[in-house]
Amino acid sequence: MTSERKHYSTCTLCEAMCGIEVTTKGREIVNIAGDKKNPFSEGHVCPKAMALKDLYDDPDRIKKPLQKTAEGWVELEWDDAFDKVAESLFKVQQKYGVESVGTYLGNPNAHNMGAILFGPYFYRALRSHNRYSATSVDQLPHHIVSRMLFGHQSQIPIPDIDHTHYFMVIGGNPLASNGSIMTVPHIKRRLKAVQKRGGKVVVIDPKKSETADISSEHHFIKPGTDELLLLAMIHTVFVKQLDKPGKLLDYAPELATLRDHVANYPASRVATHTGMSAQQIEQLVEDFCAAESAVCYGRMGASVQAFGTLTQYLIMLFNMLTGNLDSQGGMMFTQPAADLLPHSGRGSIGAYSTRVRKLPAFSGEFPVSALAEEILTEGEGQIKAMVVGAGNPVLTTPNGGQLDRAFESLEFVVAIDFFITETTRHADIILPPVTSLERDHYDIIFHNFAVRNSTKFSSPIFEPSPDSRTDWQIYLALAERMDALNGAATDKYKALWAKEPTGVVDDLLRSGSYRHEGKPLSIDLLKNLPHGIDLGPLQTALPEAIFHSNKRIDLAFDYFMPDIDRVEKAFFITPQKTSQQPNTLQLIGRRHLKTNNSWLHNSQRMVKGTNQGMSRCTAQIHSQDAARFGIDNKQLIKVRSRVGEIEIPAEVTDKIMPGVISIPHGWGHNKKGMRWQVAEQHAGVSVNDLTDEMVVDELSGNAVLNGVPVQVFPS
Ligand SMILES: Nc1nc2c(c(=O)[nH]1)N[C@H]1C(S)=C(S)[C@@H](COP(=O)(O)OP(=O)(O)OC[C@H]3O[C@@H](n4cnc5c(=O)[nH]c(N)nc54)[C@H](O)[C@@H]3O)O[C@H]1N2
Ligand SMILES: Nc1nc2c(c(=O)[nH]1)N[C@H]1C(S)=C(S)[C@@H](COP(=O)(O)OP(=O)(O)OC[C@H]3O[C@@H](n4cnc5c(=O)[nH]c(N)nc54)[C@H](O)[C@@H]3O)O[C@H]1N2
Ligand code: SF4
Ligand SMILES: [Mo]
Repeated sequence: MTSERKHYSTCTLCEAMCGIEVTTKGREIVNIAGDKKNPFSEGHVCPKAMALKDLYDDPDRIKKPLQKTAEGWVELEWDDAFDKVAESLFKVQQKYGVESVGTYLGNPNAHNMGAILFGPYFYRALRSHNRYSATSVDQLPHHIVSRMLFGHQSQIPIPDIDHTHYFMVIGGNPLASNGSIMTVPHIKRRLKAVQKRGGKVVVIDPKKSETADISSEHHFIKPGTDELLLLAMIHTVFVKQLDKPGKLLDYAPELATLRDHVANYPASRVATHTGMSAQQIEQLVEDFCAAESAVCYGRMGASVQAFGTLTQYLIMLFNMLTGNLDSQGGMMFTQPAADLLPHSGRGSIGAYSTRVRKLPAFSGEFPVSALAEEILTEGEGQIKAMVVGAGNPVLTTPNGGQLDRAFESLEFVVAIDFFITETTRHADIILPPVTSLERDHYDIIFHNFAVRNSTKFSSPIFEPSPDSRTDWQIYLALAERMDALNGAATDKYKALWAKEPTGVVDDLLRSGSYRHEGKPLSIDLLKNLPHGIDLGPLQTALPEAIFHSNKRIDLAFDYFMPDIDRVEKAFFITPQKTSQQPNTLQLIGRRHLKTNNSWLHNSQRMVKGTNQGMSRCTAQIHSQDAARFGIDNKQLIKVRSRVGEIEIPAEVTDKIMPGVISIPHGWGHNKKGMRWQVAEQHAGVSVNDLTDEMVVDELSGNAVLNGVPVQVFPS
């Protein structure tokens, strides 16, 4: 009889990096629980951890390459599939030029060291500039701000949540998301600890979110007006003479002249626009500045809006001006054991732009809002083939309906994914990697964003079967073939196959500064410490953390401040009268603890449970708006925007600000040709059939998913 075994690993579903204890019997997963001996997550897991088992067991999961034929999907041998993919991409490029192959990389790549470290060999072998990713429906503003201020796109300071006395959250709901650009297992306990030490948790959000529910203070804000609030907050700091940048003035002398840029924004001037009174705004600033330490943290909700980049920039300035950067309890830089930053691109801004709409590239990628038009607009450089790696842009990017139609027109599509989704159903060939428990794992990204320094390597739970491939093996096999077809040198590949991504991490660990019991860190050492090791709290890091050669923080006023003119125009000079159209509400998004963007709805465990008898894909509206529009709770309503219309049940709740409507993304599993049996029974509708690809944050090209004007009618 096979006996049960316990393995220690890491959950890769969100950014929290929870340690897990996986019980197996043969090749079966019996249970997944929190790893109590993991010093970072201390036994915490959320309900999603068990979804890793469901994913592994999923009968719909693809395990061998599939090719689409007139008779349906047929299985291919791996080598045959790699040859076919490389030859097809090569043929398209021969016919239409190198730019004719586009790539889209989705969110799970960030949780996959193999894809991060070896994927680029393939993208480079393609030689196309038509590269897109989920970055531009998410954190692009953070990268631009960090590139400008600190000299590296990923040198993003993280809230020192374990020491702060005032935690202000703008546009984040970590109780549902488990934290983002803030790797923080057990967020609830940590927020309660802020309050226990006499501190405050303050949430600024158009929704009284789960995080707002446990906060000390919550303020409704009208969607897309955070930049006004922040301008007024900075103005208030100066008026009340609360500025105390301290040592930061040495690193960023421009702070002394910041006052001039915000002179036009007293709290009283922005009050009506933001929905917060001048008195509330001023009090917020006074409390923030009176706290022993404080941090203002802005996330997803604050990034994917018309002034997302300006908002993230002003958040950073506010922290600096109040002396809360690089000090305990403020925003701090991490000290990861395997630090990829010195070896990775710092991020080039606007070096070139998209063919059709001239949106700027950042760090070698274009904004995904431009993808559909680059496929649909004829002419030189038109995209004719796509590579989609771990992404589902038909559901996750603005005007997904149009992108769906665009994919239909392509000559060749290859997807690296283990499901037939709304997007991958357009593929000619699907190459399925193993799930995360079947590969080795080191969090090469999220240690850089963690609220505490730690390090951990996880070996695969199961020996890989000879017929399976990891993402990196897929990428390397394709890269080698593309280079060969293009007549490029292929001698480097032998060494790469032997080194594996683990070898790269090993080099980083060995060259890092940490020691464990006198020995340098290495993969071999970490293999014997499967719970991981704690490396202590975040440390002050200036000036070393700055990548600019002069070791100064560059506030780049010339780059960011002209965007204030756009704010003036939008709110004061020629304000759009959208709210005067009948039945208009401002659309925002939301997350639920049991979702993961578009791809966990095939787990029964994740979709079951009741929401007053409705699915979780509902439109939340305030009772005043419901009464105004003649809408009852649970009634089907039509929601319409410039780009589309959806029909969805209304959920009437006073947790949402009047004038606002909240619809979650990642639903809409009602298309033909997918293989997602459970998800199809809980289809919902896609909110991104409403979001508008033509409206972007002009500074970055980032998508605008929050503050989208929509009209609402009873069905
Ligand atoms: N309206 C609205 N839209 C949004 C958002 C919002 O808040 N509102 N959020 C945005 C955000 S923040 C993001 S990050 C994007 C996400 O957008 P995407 O990254 O495009 O979408 P996901 O749903 O994460 O799709 C992940 C795909 O990867 C596959 N996959 C999972 N694990 C692996 C793996 O290990 N290897 C490979 N090869 N494939 C894997 C899954 O099967 C799935 O098909 O959505 C964005 N869209
Ligand atoms: N359970 C679960 N966890 C996830 C994911 C998931 O899909 N499900 N996705 C993962 C990913 S890819 C990411 S990027 C992170 C995101 O993690 P978070 O950044 O925490 O994102 P959300 O949970 O969507 O919370 C965004 C909040 O912003 C608010 N908001 C919307 N518009 C505005 C606005 O204009 N101003 C302000 N101030 N607030 C606004 C919304 O009401 C919402 O409460 O979550 C990750 N974790
Ligand atoms: S919080 Fe995130 S990392 Fe932790 S168990 Fe849940 S999904 Fe996994
Ligand atoms: Mo994201």
